[in-house]
Amino acid sequence: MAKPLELINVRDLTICESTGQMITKARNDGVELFFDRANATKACPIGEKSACCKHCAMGPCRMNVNSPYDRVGVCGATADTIVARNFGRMVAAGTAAHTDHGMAMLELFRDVISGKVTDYSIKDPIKLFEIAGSLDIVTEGRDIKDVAMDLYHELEKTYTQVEGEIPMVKRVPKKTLEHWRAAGIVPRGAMREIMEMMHRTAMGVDQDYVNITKQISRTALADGWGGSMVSTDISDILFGTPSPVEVEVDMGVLKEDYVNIIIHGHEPNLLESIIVSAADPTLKEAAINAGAKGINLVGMCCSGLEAMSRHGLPHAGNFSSTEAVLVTGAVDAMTVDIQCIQQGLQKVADFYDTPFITTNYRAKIEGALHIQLHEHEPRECTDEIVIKAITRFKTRKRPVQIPRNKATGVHGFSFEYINYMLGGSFRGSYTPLNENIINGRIRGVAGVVGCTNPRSKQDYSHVELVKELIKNDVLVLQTGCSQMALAKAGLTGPGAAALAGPGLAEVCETVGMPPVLGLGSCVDNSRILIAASEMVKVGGLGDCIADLPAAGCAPEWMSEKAIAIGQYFVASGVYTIFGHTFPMMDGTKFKKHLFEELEDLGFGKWGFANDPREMARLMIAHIDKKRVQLGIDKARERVLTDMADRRSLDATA
Ligand code: BF8
Ligand code: SF4
Repeated sequence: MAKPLELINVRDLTICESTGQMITKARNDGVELFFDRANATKACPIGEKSACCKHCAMGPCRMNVNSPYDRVGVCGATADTIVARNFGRMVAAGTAAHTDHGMAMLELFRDVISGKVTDYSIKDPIKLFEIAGSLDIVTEGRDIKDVAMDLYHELEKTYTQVEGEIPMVKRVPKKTLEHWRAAGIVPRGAMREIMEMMHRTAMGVDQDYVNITKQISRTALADGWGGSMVSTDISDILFGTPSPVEVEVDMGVLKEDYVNIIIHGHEPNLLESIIVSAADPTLKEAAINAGAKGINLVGMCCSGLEAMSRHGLPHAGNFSSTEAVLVTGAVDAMTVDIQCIQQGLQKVADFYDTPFITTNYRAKIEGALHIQLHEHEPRECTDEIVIKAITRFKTRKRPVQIPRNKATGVHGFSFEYINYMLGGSFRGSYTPLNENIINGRIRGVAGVVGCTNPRSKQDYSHVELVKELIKNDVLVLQTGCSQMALAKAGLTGPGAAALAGPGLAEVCETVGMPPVLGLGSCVDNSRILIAASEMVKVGGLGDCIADLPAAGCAPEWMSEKAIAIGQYFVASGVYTIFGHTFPMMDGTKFKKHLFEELEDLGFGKWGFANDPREMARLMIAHIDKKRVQLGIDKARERVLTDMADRRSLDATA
C-alpha cells in the first residue's frame, strides 16, 4: 500500500496568512490544492535541468545531469545543443503568449477606431499622440482617427513584419541599438522570430549554442520591445494610463454580504466591461433583491493588477492564491481569460459551488462554463457572468470563511507618472532620478518581478529581497505577482520608506513616493525598459542600458513567459537573477555563455541564487560595480559620510 503523503507544514508553504489559512481549510474539507500536489509530484530531475531532448523519434534522448559531456543524443546532439534548444523554445513560448495578447489588444484598437466596436473608446489621446510621434507618424493638425489608424498599421508590423526592424526599436537607446545591429539581433515581427526560433531548434538544424543564443535574444527582444510594449501602450491608450491610486489588497477584500466576483487572467478588456455590468442599475438591484448589499469586483494575478492600477479595484492575491481564494466559499463567480489559469481551479470551484467561467476561445477548460466575450457585444458576456454570480450568492450552500487580512498600498506608477512625479507637470523629467543616483542617495534601480510557485515558499523571497534592496538604498520597480507579494506585506505604501536606507528614504520623502513602485502586469515590464531607456537618454549614467547601475530578479518564477522576460532584459543589458530553479544543466558551455560571456560581449547576463539575501548581495554588488565604472562611487561615499555626520550631530544635539 502506498505510504500516505506527509503534508508539509503550512508555514513552510507560504508567508501569506490568508493563503495559509485556506490551505488548512482545504485540507480539512478534503480538497487538494497545488501546494500538496507539488509535494506529491516531485519535479523530474532530468526535466528540471533541461537534460532531455524529444525533438524527434530517434529519441527521446537523456543526458547525465551530473556529467553533461558523458554522452550525446542519438543524432550526436551535445548537451549544449540540447539545453540551448530547450531554452530557446521556452523563450519562443513566452514570447508567443505576450505577443498574442498584445496583438489581440491591437486588433481591439483597430476595431474601436473603425467604429466596429463601440463599447470601448480611446481614453488617453495624449498618449496616442505621444506614441505616434515617437514612431515618426505626423500628428500635427491631424484628426485623431487618422493618426490612430496610421499608428495601428505601424504597430501591426510588431507582429507581422517579415524583414527589417520593428517600430518600437526607435525607443531603444542609440548605443544599445547599434550593439544589437552589430550582433544581428534586432527583431523583425514576432511571428517571424518565433517561427525561426522553432525552426532552428528542430532536429538537425542549428547545432551551435552561440548561434542559437542569438536567435533566443532576437526572439525575446521581439517580446520586450515588441509584443509586450505594444500591449502596454495600446491598453493605456484604450483604457487610460495608470496614475497612483490607493488600493486594498489580500483576501480580506472579499465581503461576506456582497456578491463577490473574481477576475483572473491577463486581458484588460473583460474587466473594463464587467465594471460597467456591475454598475448597471438593473443588475445592482438584482443583487440587492437577492439579499446582497451590492456587487464586489475583485482582481487577481495580472488582470487584477490592470484593474487596480486603472480603477483602484481591490486585489485578492497572486498566482499561488488563486485556488485558495475559492476555498473561502465567498467567491460567487470566478471569471478567467488567458494565461496562468490552472486547470486545477475547476475542481476546487466545483467543490465550493462557484461558477468557474472561461471567456476566451483560446483558453477553454474541461468542465468549466464557457461564455465567449465578443468585443462588439462585451456586455452579453459580462452581464451573464454577473447574473450567474447573483444566482450563486442567493443559493450559497456552504459556510463562508473569509480571512481578515487586508493591506493598503499605492499602485499604478506608469513611466509617464514617474516622469511627472519627479519633474513636476511643467518639466516632467527623469533628471532628478539620475541626479539622485549620481549623487549616491539612490544607489541604483532594481526590477523585482514575476511569479510565485508552489515549490517555493509563497512571497517569502520577493518580500525579503525587496526589504534588503530598499534598506541598501536601491529603488525597486515591480510588476506581476511579485508586486502583490509586497503589497500584501504592506511595502507598497508610503510607510515603507521607514524601511529604506537613509538616502532612498530622503528622496522618497521629498518626492512623496514609496521606495517600491508597482508598475502593473507582466506585459508592463515594458514600462521598466522605457524607464531604463529614459535614464540613458537623460544622461550622466553611461550611454547604453548595460551601463546603468541596475539589476533585475524573478525570485519565484514558474512560467515560460518569465524566461522570455529574463532574456529580453539580459539582451537589453541588465543583470537578471532567477531564483529557486534554473532550467539548465550545470557545467555546460551554454550556461557559461548566458551567465558570463554575454556580459563580456556587452549585454547583461543571467544569474541564479536561492536565498533572497544572496540575490540582494549579487544585485547590489553589480550595481556597485557599475557605479565604479561610471566613476560615481565616490559620490555615494560622500553622501554616506554626510549622513553619518548629520546623525552624530543629531545625537549630540
Ligand atoms: O503574467 S507573474 S504567475 S500572473 S506569469 Fe502568471 Fe507569473 Fe503571475 Fe501574469 Ni506574469
Ligand atoms: Fe535525440 Fe537528437 Fe532526436 Fe533530440 S534530436 S531526440 S537528441 S536524436
